[in-house]
Order: sequence, then C-alpha cells, then structure tokens
Amino acid sequence: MAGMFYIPAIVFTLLTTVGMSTIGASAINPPPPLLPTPTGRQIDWHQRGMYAFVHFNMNTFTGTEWGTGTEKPSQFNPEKIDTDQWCELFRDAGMSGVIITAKHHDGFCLWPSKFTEHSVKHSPWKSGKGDVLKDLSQSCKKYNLDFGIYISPWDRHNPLYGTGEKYNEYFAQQLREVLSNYGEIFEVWFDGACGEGPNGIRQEYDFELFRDVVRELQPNACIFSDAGPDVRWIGNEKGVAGETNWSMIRRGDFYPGILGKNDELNSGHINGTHWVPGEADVSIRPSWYYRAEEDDHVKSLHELMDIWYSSIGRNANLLLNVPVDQRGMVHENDASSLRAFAMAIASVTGNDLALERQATSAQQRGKTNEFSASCVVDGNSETYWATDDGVSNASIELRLDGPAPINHVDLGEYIPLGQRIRSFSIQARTADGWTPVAKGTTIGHRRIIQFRTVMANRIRIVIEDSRAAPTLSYVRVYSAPPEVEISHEGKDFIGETEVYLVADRSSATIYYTRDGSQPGEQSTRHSGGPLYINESTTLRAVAFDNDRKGIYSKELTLTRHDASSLMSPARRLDDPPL
Ligand code: FUL
Repeated sequence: MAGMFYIPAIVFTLLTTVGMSTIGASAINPPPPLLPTPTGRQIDWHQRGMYAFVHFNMNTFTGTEWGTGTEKPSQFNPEKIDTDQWCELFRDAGMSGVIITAKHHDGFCLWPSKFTEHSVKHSPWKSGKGDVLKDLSQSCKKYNLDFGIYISPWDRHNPLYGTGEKYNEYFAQQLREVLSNYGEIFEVWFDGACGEGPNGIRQEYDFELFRDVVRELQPNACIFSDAGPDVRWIGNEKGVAGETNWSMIRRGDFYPGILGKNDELNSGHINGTHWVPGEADVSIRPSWYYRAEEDDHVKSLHELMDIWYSSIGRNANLLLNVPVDQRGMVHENDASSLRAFAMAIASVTGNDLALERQATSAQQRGKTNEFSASCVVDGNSETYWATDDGVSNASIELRLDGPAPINHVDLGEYIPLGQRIRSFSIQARTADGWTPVAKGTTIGHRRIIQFRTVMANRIRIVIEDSRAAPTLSYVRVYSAPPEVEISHEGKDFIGETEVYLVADRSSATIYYTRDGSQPGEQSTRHSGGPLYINESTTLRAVAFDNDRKGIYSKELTLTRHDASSLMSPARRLDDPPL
C-alpha cells in the first residue's frame, strides 16, 4: 500500500547502506543506530496505520463468538458475498488493508482447503465452488489494499487437534495453502487461544515451524502474536495503546497466549531486546462477529476518534474490526460510522500548518543542513533532524504563517535508527508569550497530541529526555475544526436558568437547537451572551469557522422543576413558615 510516507524495504536497505556511507564520506555521520531497530518489513508495516479486521465465518451464521466445531458447512450460507463493497468502503475510510478470519476456533475454512472437508466446498454458497479468500484478495488488488490472514491455530473441529506434531503438520499445510494461493500477504495473525483436543490434551503449537512457513512463502509478511516475532498484541481489545509505548519488548519474556503481562504488552519495554511494535485491535461493535441485535450499538464517532487518538496517536497501528453480516456485506450502520470517522480524521489532519514553514534548532547535528530542523517540515520522511551524540534534551521551533487556532501536534521519530525519546513537551507562543500546551513520554513512529485550542504563531517541541541523540523525521501542526462548550452547573433548574455557549476561537459562529435535533447552519445562530431557558430542554450546539464545521455537536438536557418538587418531602410550600 503506497501511503504518504511509504518507504519500500528495498529502498530502506539502500538508504541505510549505500546512502549512509555516502553521507559519512561527505562530512557528518548520522547518529549510530540505537539497537534494537526495525527490520525492513517492520518499517513497511509502520506505514500502514489503520486497516480492517473482518470477522466473517461460521459464527456469523450461528450467532456465537466461539463455535464448537460441530457446525455443519451447510450453515455457512450468505446470500451474496460482496467483497468489492467491503473494500471500497475500507479504501474510502482511509484504511490500508484487510485481515480476514480465514479460519476461526471452530475450524471452518473460508477457502476450499485440500486438508479438511470442513470448508466452503461443502457449503451451499456458490454451490460449493466459492472461495472467500480468492474473492477478497482480488477485491483488495482492485481497491489497492493490502491483504492479510487471521488463521486460528486452535481448531475445535479437527480430530488431530491435541495430538502435537500431527496437528502442527496439518496446520502448517493449511498455512501453506493460504500463503501460496492469494498473492502477497502483508500480515499473518496468530491468535494465542489454545484449548484441549478431543483426547483431552492441550495442543502444543509449533510456532517455530509456523514462522518458518511464513518466512519461506511470504518473506515480507509481518507475523502477529502476543510475542511477535514482528508485531505484538497491545494487551487489550479496546484499541488502546499505552501513553508510554515503546516499540521494543524483551521478546524472550513472552509467548503466544501468555496471560498476566497485558500491561507490559501495552507499553513495551524501554530496554527491550527486539523491535516488536504494538498493534491495537478493537471491534466497531460490542462483538467480533456480526449480530443483528447490535445494529444500534455501532461505535459512535466520538468513540472511534478516542480509539484513533489512543492507537494511531500513540505509536500503534489500528486493526479495526468491521464484521460482515449474513448477507455477506458490511452493514449500513457500520459503513456510515466508518465514513464519518474517515471524514473526521481528514478534517483534523487535512491541513498541516507547519509544512514548509521555517523550523530552527540550536542543536543541529554537526551544524550541517543534513540534520537541520527544516527536515521535519519538508514533507519527506527520509530526512530527519538529529542532534550531536551525547545530547539528551533539545528543541525545535516552528514559525507558522501567522496566528492560527491550533490544537494538535503530530510528530514522529526517525525509527530506522531506533526509538529514543523518553519525554517531550510542547509550547505555543500566544498573546501571553510562550505557553506550555502539552507534554508526553514516548513518541516512536507516530504520536498525535491534542490540546486545548490556542491562538499561536509559533510552536516549540522540547525534547526533555532521550536515550541517545534524539531524531525527528516530521512535525505537523493542525487546526482541527472548532469546538463548542455548553456550560451550565448541573442538569436541573428551577424557574429559569442561564446557559453559556462558548466556542474555542473567537472567529467561530455557534448554531443551536432546543429540541435535541442536529444543529447546522439552518439552525438558530447564537448571538453571544447567555441563553435563557425556562422549560425542560435538550440543547444541541455546533460551531462553524467559516466553512469548517465542528466534528461533533455538543448536547445538554436540562430539566425544569417546580420549586416545591425540590423541597424535602417533610416540608411543602403550603406548610406554615418555621
Ligand atoms: C481472540 C479470539 O478468541 C476472538 O474470538 C477474536 O477473534 C479476537 C480478535 O481474538 O483471541
């Protein structure tokens, strides 16, 4: 997937071998890599950002999350699987790929495996001639998406499960099939879940064998599990990475299916022995599989944005599950939530106010332009700012075109040289002078910091502490659309009350409704001052800054009470005075 900052592994190798020696010959060497550093395939993976997880398999038809393996292939019976519909939506939502549940714990295979009868080949769908992996891999090509595979080692159908080597061989054969017949695979997702076989014995997975098969057949694919080796689980299924999130772990401390180390998976290890960055997985609905009764529980835009800040914004990739329904389509509610999500992200990140603006730093490696602060605003991820060795705190100052209402900084280290920065802060120059607006710990490949809107014309990124000479490959500054606050103490009032509607910038106009309906430019325009409310009301307000509409409208429901109803039951208005 060619993203904005995509550097193919081959180019990376050239840059770090030929390129660096040329740089070395010219004058100043780049900072020595701080080990461990990412492999080429991991660098490619970091560019992928957000991609879709699709839970679609036997469970879609049986209404379970974990099937037992006793289901019948005839139960897998979608009316029409439309993988183009999925992929068009994912592409429009800014996703870079799809990972599909080729086989879940119940053992049913979405492709006609030669090694089992428990597959689509005995399903009524396309009279047993269908192959979901084939359809999806073709749609991925059509929509320029990467294709990945979830394949559960736990298999509750296969009688070999629990026999050790024999089952591992069977699983390796299936792996060979899915990795050989569908073109390039970008990620292989190994679930650590493991149960007992029909013989009552817990299967010991041979992950070394599985890894070798992946490396042999798909050398560019990243392998995901609790222990990597390439990508690790983030330690929860909420899509939330640690505020501190190192891309390294002491890999030897982990194995797939490990319990009790979720916090460590969540934040990684500062002294990790291997580069194993975190992937945050979460479902857009409460369950992983589609359930009609959850149609009204698709995550709201607010929830999705929180997930985006907590995953993509914290040095993790986001694997967002969008289950496919019994028709074989993404449900309309999920589709509209996803489209709103993509629009909200675009409205935050669409305009980088720092791009090609002036950037300076007093700590510029070897005083050479090669590592100057301007590298962070040149739109090129291969150039980076670096300091001299031995420096652990330093800063960069960015001068914007003019004062602007800013509220986000998006920044990333030059990770081919390792993850270095331990803590940083951000200052903005406002009418009150330099003002601290945010601080954080790790940065890594990508960190997005959101803060209260300030009018500022300069930004300072202060690296407070770094494990070795800090690097930054980019810094972007955004002015996300205006926000409005509805302020009122509590939700109840007696008689009449005043409510204040305040936007985060003076240039914004507020529109509101009093009946709970969605406000827009056709609604009442707020003229400033308090709003007087004398009946129970649901207020909704949104701010516009010229043609930029706020991402969310704010809502407040106020309930009017009679004075008597709020008095203690022991005393009533007609009681004689005390
Ligand atoms: C878990 C599985 O047991 C769930 O069913 C789901 O597939 C989730 C993504 O991973 O381990």
